[in-house]
Order: sequence, then structure tokens, then C-alpha cells
Amino acid sequence: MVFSVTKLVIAHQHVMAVGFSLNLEIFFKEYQDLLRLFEYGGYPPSANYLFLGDYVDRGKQSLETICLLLAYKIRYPDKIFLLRGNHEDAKINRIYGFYDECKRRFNVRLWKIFTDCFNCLPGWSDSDRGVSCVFGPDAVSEFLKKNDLDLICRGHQVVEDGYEFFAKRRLVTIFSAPNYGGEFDNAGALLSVDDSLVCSFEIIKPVASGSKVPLKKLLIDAAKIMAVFTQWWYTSIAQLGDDFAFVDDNNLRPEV
Ligand SMILES: [Mn+2]
Repeated sequence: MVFSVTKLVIAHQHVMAVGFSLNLEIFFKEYQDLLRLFEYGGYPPSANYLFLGDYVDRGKQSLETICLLLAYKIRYPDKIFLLRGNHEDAKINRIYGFYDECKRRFNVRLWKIFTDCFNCLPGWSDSDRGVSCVFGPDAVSEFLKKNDLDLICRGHQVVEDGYEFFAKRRLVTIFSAPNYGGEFDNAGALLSVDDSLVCSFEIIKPVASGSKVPLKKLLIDAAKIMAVFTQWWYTSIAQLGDDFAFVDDNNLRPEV
């Protein structure tokens, strides 16, 4: 599945510029946050999604999260788009949880396969100015003018209401994981963009710690997800061409 997505992402990068009608940033403290988002916004393919990155680390079920997103990417390649967050990087997710989860539940080889996949996601490049930089409204305005854009939508940062405007509403930060890391009382938000490019927000309210969120669709079993899409993966792999290397399944079995 990971190989399929790697190839698909490479093949579909040109599609990134095509219009979409739903947009959100994620950073799931739990896999269930992703399912809550789909409950709000509609499960693919009923809506188009552009995810802004940060699919792994910190939560206990990063594998379920990334596997569901990759499976949807394979099944509906023109309906779901995955940008690369700073956690889709071996240097980061080696430290913040994903490596440990792969190693604990499967093996290190699986983590390396994901690393190859993440390296193909469209996103950022290394900054030669250090780990990050700050910018003001002037930089936002200059960038929008230069690129003929109306609004910058970015993630990567916890904001109390799930979204927060900056620079006279020319930039918006979206953060979709409510109660981030169990340490914040923040709401999560989805940004919806309709066909007329009118933007609106849907807010996912924070929940009291320890309470269970009822879900209409409990797609929480990664094995079930795998089973649903297996046939599609193999069909997809067959269509992807000769330079497609297929991994030995034995290497992906959980280590005891
Ligand atoms: Mn980030």
C-alpha cells in the first residue's frame, strides 16, 4: 500500500493545483480524531480533502491514521491530497513516536518503507536559514501578491479555536486536533471551501478528558481497513508498471 501511494503521489503531483472543496490540517492525538473529522466533513469520496501534513507521531495509533489516509489516497486519488508535514520526516518521527510505534507493533523495516513514501510527498524543502523563521503581515502580503493568491492556509501550530486569522485575514492557521496532546483545551477546526471559493469553518469542540466520543462509523480496526482495500492495492500495483518493487510480505509481519 505504501509503495502504491508513493507512485500515485508522484504521478498526481500536477493535480495539486486543481480546485478542491474541503481543506483541513490534522495532528491527531488519537486515531479517533481523524474519524471525528470524517464524521463532520463526510467520508471520502463524499467530499474532497486536502490534508496539510503531520499524520504521525505523538498519537498511539499513527499507523492506523496514516494507513487509512493512504488507503483513501489509493482508492480515491483525485479526491484526497496529502501534503507533507514536518513530522513526515525521518529525522523528526524517529524521535517523536512513529519509529517506536513501527518497531513495537511491526518492525523497523516498515518505518523505513514509510520514510521512502514520505520523501515523495509534496511539501517543503530544507531551509538554509535553520529550523524555522518568523514572518510578519508584510511577508504575507508580498507572497500573496507575487503568487496571485487570496489566502494562505497553513497548519503546524495549536490555536485555541481551531482556526486563527493573521495579517487582516489574509492568512489562516487551521489546527484540527482538539485537546491537542491531552495538554491543551483547544478546539479543532475544518476549513470548508465551496465551489464559489466561499470559506467557512466547522469547529470540533474539545471534550472532557476521559470521555468517549460516539462515532457512527467505527473504522478503528486497521486490519479491517487493510482487508477492504487489499484487492484495490493489488489491482493498483499491477497498473503501476515495471519499476515497481514489491516488498516481501514476511518482512512486514509483527515481530514477537
Ligand atoms: Mn507540523
